[in-house]
Amino acid sequence: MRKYFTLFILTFLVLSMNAQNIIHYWHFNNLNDSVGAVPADYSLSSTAPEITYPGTGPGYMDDVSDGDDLNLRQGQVPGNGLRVRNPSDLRELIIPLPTNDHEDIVFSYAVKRTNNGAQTQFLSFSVDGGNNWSNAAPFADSITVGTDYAVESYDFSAISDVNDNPDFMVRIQFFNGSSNISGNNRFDNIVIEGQSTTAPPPSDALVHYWHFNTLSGREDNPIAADYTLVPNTTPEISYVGVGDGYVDDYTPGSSLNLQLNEPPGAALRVRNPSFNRALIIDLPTDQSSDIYLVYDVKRSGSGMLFNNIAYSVDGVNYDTTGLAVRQVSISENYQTFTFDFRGITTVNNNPNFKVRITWDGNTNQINGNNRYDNVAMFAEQTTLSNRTFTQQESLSPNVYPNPASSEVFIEWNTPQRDITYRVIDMQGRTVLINNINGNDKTVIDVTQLSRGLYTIIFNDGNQQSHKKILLK
Ligand SMILES: [Ca+2]
Ligand SMILES: [Ca+2]
Repeated sequence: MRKYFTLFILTFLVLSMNAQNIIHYWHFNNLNDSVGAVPADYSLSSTAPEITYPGTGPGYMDDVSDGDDLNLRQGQVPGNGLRVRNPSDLRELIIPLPTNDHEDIVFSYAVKRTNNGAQTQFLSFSVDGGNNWSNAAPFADSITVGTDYAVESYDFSAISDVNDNPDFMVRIQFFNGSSNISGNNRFDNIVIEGQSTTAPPPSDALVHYWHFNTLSGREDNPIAADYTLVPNTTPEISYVGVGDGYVDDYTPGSSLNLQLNEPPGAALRVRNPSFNRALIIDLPTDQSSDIYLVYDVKRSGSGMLFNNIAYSVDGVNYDTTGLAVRQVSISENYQTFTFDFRGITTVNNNPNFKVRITWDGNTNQINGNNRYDNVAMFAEQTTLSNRTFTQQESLSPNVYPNPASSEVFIEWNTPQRDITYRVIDMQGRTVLINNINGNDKTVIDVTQLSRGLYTIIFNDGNQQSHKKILLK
């Protein structure tokens, strides 16, 4: 028997770094009795694909209570598996796997047999809804099924026809014991994963951005965007609701969806209990249309398992109409998620646009949290002018020398009032905080600071800007 397990572990590590999304997932834990079709337990599609077992003879599918922990996702338990009963020589297992908006597809599952079950599976795939089938790589051969669960994993990233294809499917045929009256093959944790292709192209305008690198300790107030292109607004994130849950800073932040040359720094930690709470993200889209929201998130071991996404166009009522992705599963490694509002015209040019995140799974615990970073809203179209950039430049002093050793000078064109500055290290920690009041030149003594790269954040109460400085 081929040993796929080590390969699986390596593949999983690589996928985690590449932020693969789970597209469809069957864990079978809610399966009950014999069934003709088994819909995916989790699916990015609004209509979950269904596994069927067409053919002739008395063979059928039902649940079996010895599911397995191999290939588990989304914090699920082994629970039940899918029992595909003999005789299976007159039937075949059909698994539709639409890959809309995804590429670099990986298909995997855990499988075993009973003593009288089929010892050989022959796998094929179709890119045209089952009219034509191929056993080419990554399948390439039949597989041997043992009496203990093992993981089979297949990387389709070299086959471009599989990408973004609503008609992709896999067929499994059974041999060597498949004509027995008794015996069966047992499946658990059938997963298809891929990389989202809907991430915004780099030419799109970054309209709002939270990098959270200036957070320090518990935050009771709404958290203003670190950057916005929209003048005269204060986009902010609020953790609303009741209960002991709160938000604070978490280090390390994420390096995935970084914008504006920010370091990973800190992230926003949203703490349990979260079942009576929501994260509300104000995202005014004035003068902008064709909107995307992108963010990075991971969870702690007992943190919330799913993010549910809804949006508001009146600032009060929330809806999911037109949203292709309404729920995403959160892993213990940072992943980037993209939510596409391009098809929803009421979102465009709307000062009241908001996105709401609520949670499923582990929400009523005392411990556990989700960590958010690099919350960024993009617009494909915008008429926002450079006016805001000009405002930001007014908050942009000359900071020198750079690199510096003992003193750093902050020099303004005119005397400034009520500007707070913070010096942030690469871990996102505030190492120095002070105010500028009526001066056009300030000296910071940096002899006590460790050598390295720092960010100085200036905030006048309405907006922020930052400068990087290297201490040598
Ligand atoms: Ca299971
Ligand atoms: Ca950050």
